[in-house]
Amino acid sequence: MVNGVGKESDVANFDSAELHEWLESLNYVLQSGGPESVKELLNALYLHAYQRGVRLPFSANTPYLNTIPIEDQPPFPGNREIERRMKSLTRWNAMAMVVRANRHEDGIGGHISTYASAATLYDIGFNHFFLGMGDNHDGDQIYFQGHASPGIYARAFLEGRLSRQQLENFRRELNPEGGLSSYPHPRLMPDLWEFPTVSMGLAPIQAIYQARFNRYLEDRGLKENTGAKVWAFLGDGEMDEPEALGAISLAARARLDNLIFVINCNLQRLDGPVRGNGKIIQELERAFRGTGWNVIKVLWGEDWDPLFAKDGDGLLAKRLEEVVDGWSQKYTVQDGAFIREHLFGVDPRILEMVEDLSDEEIRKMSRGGHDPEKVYAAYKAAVEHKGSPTVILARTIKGYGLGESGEGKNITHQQKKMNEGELREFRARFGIPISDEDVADAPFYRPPEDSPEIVYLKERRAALGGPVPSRVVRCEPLEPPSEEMLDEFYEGTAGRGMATTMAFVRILSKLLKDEKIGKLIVPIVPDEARTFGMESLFRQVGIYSHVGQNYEPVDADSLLYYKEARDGQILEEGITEAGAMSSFIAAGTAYATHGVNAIPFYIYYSMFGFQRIGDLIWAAADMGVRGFLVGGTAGRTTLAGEGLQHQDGHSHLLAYPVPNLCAYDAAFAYELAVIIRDGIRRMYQDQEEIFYYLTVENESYPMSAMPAGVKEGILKGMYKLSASENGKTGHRAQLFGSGAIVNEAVKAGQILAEKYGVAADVWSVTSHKELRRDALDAERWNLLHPGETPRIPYITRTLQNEPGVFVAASDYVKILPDSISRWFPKPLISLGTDGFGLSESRAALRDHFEIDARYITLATLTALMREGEIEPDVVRRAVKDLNIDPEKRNPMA
Ligand SMILES: Cc1ncc(C[n+]2csc(CCOP(=O)(O)OP(=O)(O)O)c2C)c(N)n1
Ligand SMILES: [Mg+2]
Repeated sequence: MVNGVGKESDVANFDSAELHEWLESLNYVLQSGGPESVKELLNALYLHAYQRGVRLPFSANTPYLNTIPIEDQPPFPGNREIERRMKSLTRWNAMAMVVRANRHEDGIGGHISTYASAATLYDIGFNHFFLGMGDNHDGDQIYFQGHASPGIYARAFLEGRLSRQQLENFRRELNPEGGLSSYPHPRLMPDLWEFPTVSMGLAPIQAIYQARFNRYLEDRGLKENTGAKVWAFLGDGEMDEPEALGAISLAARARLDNLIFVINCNLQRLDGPVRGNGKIIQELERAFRGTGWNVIKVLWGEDWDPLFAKDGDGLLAKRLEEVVDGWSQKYTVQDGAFIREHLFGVDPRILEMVEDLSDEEIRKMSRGGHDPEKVYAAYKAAVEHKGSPTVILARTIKGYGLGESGEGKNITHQQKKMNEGELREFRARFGIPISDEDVADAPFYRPPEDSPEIVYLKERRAALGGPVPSRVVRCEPLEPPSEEMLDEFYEGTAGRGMATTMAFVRILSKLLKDEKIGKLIVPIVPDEARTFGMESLFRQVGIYSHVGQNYEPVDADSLLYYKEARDGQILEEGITEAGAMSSFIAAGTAYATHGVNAIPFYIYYSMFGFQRIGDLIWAAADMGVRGFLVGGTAGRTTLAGEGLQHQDGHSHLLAYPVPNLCAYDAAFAYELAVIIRDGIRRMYQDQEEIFYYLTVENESYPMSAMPAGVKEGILKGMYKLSASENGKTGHRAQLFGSGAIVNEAVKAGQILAEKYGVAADVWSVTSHKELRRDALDAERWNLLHPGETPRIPYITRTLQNEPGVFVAASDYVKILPDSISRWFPKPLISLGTDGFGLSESRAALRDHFEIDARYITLATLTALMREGEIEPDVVRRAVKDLNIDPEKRNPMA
């Protein structure tokens, strides 16, 4: 391949006199009638050709040029010289932070090259656009690219918001003097970071739903429209994550002109080029323009403008378009002579355009994303644009300024060290006032407080409303719903069947009607409202739609019609769990972002939660999200018929690793009512940074009335549901069930009493996770405080005097009861649903997974046999009597 052109260049085709004539005429139309006339003319020509059978290849692309022509570039309002010096200092300090950290602790990591490429993109934002959060106004919400965080810290250092010591302790957060987290983590730096971004692809989708949620709050009158924006700074490699582009059509459809993506197109990812054989910027332009975004390309710096002015025939533009990114990256590391020959040399007429430039001038010609005036123009256009979201595709160089040691190299992403020579080069290039003796140390540098740089920088942030990034929690504690309000759920259904899903929907419906907190509830569903019997809410509170309802719904004449409204309360997200989860995050962090105590309830198919969007749940935990995740159709055997990909018997296990998540598997309406009320109290009154996962199921059975004195046990994770009436008989057993499987434990208790003379008490285990958390806390305390009165875990305390053997069953994997068994007074037999689900009836599934009343009975008898209380023969006979096939298929096999 020669000069990046796969086939023989067709630049020569432009030679024709005919083309010249056409271009001349077009120029005339442009001069006389302006751009609008040109548009009209081209449209008419297109149609004319189309009608005569000419089919143009479809392209959603514009030429490989800056979208904003030089004539439309606004004057730059800042002081370029001061801004350049400040930016140089930020570059230096960001680099020094990583270099010094790795000298302290080899292998501690950090990134230099991402920020090096994005410095101008951030600085123009900081100096001219990013709105800070003030006392009476919202700021912008800004998603900073995770790997660029050294630069954001360096800027905060110049602003006097972070100390030298904190910079010194980058990535050493346990240092007593304080350190800085590797990436944006609100959990670790709750006053600074708002949005965790480092897991690639999650920032773009979250930013979209954040912008949409801002609209939702405005349209529902919960927040004023202050004109603030959501900015997402993203990597071009990151855009390959499915989530990254997965929601862009929503942003366009919802006309989110409060949203700006800035994609740092340095053409490189971690290993090498993003698209060596293609052009990532053009590819992204197509994707975004295709869905209706406003796309602004910032490709070329000001030193290209004179060349484009000479490019009347578009020869240069065409050449730039045909060069693939692999070559573009190569030009970054080559000298001017190579670029002259290889890039411009394909056509003598293009070569002529650069004949006045020296090789060195050619080598230095800048990319648009490093040109402050071009970036300013793009941001200004984006902020002022109305009617659609904007994406800025800014072309930059990865590792910009690292010179020989990294600029544009494939290894640059991982570079963390710089030797003395490289540091000197860096210092010289950016004019950092550090002496020859000191430079090898890579010391941090901050000019005096009264220096023009610091004064300017502080003045700019003050004018824009305060520091960025900054996380400030401004909302007042909220009263939980009154006890009486949920009373009705304590009473039970007097023998009438009801599923916990239905009970949950009734609780939600009641909360929605509450005068104080009703309006703060945010119900979120990914196209599953009917699955959960929630369709009555469509009419009750409406489905949110910024444009209202511009059609008559097909079911308009029914009571529960599909009502869309501008002040609708339900976020009906369609089939996107990732999108719905992003809404949950936006709503669950509104207490910090907007000072609004929004209470989200996100109801979804439990199988499509943790395992599908687990990383978003992890990010939510990092952000201190509040609210309730509600896994519907839960339980491997309770959801009958749906089979392997639907039956969830492990989401509670997947909930274990999330430290601040409280997970409950409720069996009765009153359990749900107690948990939800207490959850609102803990999250919104006491402002604890926790959130909830509740599973609800679709098996209908009578909801019992709440026994006396069990509220504490429900919240702690287990309580005694029923005590055997004939406690005096010889054999005793304690049976533990969770969710719908509690009923199997109750039935087993009856069989045991009637047929085997065993008196069994039945317990409802609402949360294995809470029980384990409590026990681990006690155990840890005891380890660290030898010789002091040991703390006794709730499980041990509650069960120590309970007689007999212990058997637990749930609709989830056996590891859940196993995870708490060591605090039981005796060995625990765990039954559970390990294995793949399959399509069957509920009863057949419970037989298959060996968790129904018969197996609980058998397990109890087996435990009694081990204790020597009953003879093996009795148990052997029981296998037969219970109609259990000992040779049946192993559900784990
Ligand atoms: C989900 C996920 N996968 C992988 C990574 C590891 N990773 C960190 S940075 C990076 C390359 C980023 O390239 P790009 O998005 O182009 O950003 P740049 O540094 O070039 O601006 C990768 C693969 C990650 N952080 N998150
Ligand atoms: Mg990149």
